Amino acid sequence: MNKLSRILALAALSALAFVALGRADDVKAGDLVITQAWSRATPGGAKVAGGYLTIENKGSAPDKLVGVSAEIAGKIEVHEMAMDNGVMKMRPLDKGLAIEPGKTVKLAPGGYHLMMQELKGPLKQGDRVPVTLQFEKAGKVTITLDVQAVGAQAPGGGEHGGHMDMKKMPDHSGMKM
Ligand SMILES: [Cu+2]
Repeated sequence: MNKLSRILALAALSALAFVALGRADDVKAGDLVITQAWSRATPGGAKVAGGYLTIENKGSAPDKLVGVSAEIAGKIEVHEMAMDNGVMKMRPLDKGLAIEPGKTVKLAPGGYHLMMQELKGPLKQGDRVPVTLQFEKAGKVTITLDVQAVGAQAPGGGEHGGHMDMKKMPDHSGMKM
């Protein structure tokens, strides 16, 4: 095998590995690809929960996440984290979340997140929660949030996510999302 064919074989192998790692429930909407959609189990009686996902724009035009809805929540907003007088707070993005062409936007704990409010029931670990996203260009698409353990920091993080006592956090603005 000469050097070039060895490189090509390696490239083919790593492409295969990459495909194998891809999740079966990746969702496409126009030029957007949505992956790693997840949430956390809600501790007793909580009426709010964060939703996390990764959105990649494979197209050449910007798009924007302008609305979110779900059966399980009375209201869902897209939130960002921002410093306010030295305190990290979350606030709704009034003009939507821009997804620039060629870019990947990650909604994750500590950053952008979906804020599901007025929950009609608890989220339990292992639940799969359908959520409908509305994009300016790509239109409506329904994704499924995989519910992880309370305190999980990543999809599939399970017990490694580190637990925190949500009951010590009195209000919505104090919740770490
Ligand atoms: Cu929030």
